[in-house]
Amino acid sequence: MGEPDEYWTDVRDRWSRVVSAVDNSGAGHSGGGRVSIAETTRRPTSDIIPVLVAGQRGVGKSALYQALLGDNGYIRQRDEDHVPHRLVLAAGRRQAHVTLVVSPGQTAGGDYSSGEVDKWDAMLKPPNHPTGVIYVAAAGYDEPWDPREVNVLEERRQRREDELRRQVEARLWEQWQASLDATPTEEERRDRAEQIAREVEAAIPSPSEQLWAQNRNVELEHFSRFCQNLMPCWVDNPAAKDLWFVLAVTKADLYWTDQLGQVEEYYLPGADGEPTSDFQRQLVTLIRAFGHRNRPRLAVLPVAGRRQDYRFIPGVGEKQAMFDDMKFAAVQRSLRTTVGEFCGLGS
Ligand SMILES: Nc1nc2c(ncn2[C@@H]2O[C@H](COP(=O)(O)OP(=O)(O)OP(=O)(O)O)[C@@H](O)[C@H]2O)c(=O)[nH]1
Ligand SMILES: [Mg+2]
Repeated sequence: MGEPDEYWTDVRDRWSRVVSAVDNSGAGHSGGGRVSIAETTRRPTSDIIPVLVAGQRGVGKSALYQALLGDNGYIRQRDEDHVPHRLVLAAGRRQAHVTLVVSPGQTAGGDYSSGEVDKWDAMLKPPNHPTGVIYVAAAGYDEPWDPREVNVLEERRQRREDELRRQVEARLWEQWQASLDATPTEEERRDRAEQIAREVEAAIPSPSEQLWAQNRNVELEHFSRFCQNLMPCWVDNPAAKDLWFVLAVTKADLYWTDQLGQVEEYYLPGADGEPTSDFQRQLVTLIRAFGHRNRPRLAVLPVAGRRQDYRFIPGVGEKQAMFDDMKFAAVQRSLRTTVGEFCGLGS
């Protein structure tokens, strides 16, 4: 591990503060005044900050948006259109005006590339670049809307599992063969075959783990494309100042109890800013494009917009929602506070 870098240390501290707030069930939170977010039709008293909420289909963008506004009664629906919302953020007497767009379910990757990513164009072409971005990721718990897509994804998972099984088995046989001095007897071969079958089983991740990893890979593809679109309008744009980026790793109610460490390792870069996962690499690349100065403000936060058990197909990817009201409120409060702070409401 290299020297800690203040920028990345801050990002990690911010994540850790949310983890502590949740684990203490929201107790001890001060954070400089509650930030409220509400729709408004009033004329702005300050510049309007354009904010884009983006992310792969079914990650939880709409649910998170509603939760940000204090409404936890999200009803699952697939958005087809960009809808701009005029919002006012308030902390005490301070206010910030925002126009926020929740981009609708783009899919990217594999058989379900839809080309809908092009819809970002409206907000990702100078001079329309967003000042703030909330990129929503779901740690493998995104949801396809179309049952056909479920089948495609499940078939893909099975194909990969079969392939992995064959590879592992072939390697074990090769290793055994290479270690032999004499031709094995039929019995030795049979024993070895049984042993290999067991070793193969031990080496293959569970179907749920395979599914989550596969989902994360598709999400990464989406994120890479998003960064490719964002970078030209963010970096080297003289008009771009006060930029901020929140990576909101949602569905914390599903991963909190037994996968938080894994999720953190995947999304949250180390204090030295050296990436150790593919997702971190993409995030670090985005930030490094700014050089050492004028880096956007960045937060990586665990969040949740809804509590709901997850099931991809029976027996694969099943997970129970584990958040009580206090934990649920704590992650949402942290997100509001960070967004408020980045929009100039102070910390
Ligand atoms: N457990 C859990 N489920 C969630 C959470 N957020 C959303 N969901 C569920 O995930 C599914 C997708 O959520 P949406 O908010 O509609 O996702 P979206 O990103 O807006 O999807 P598109 O509109 O297709 O882009 C729904 O079934 C939600 O109920 C969360 O924090 N935890
Ligand atoms: Mg939506």
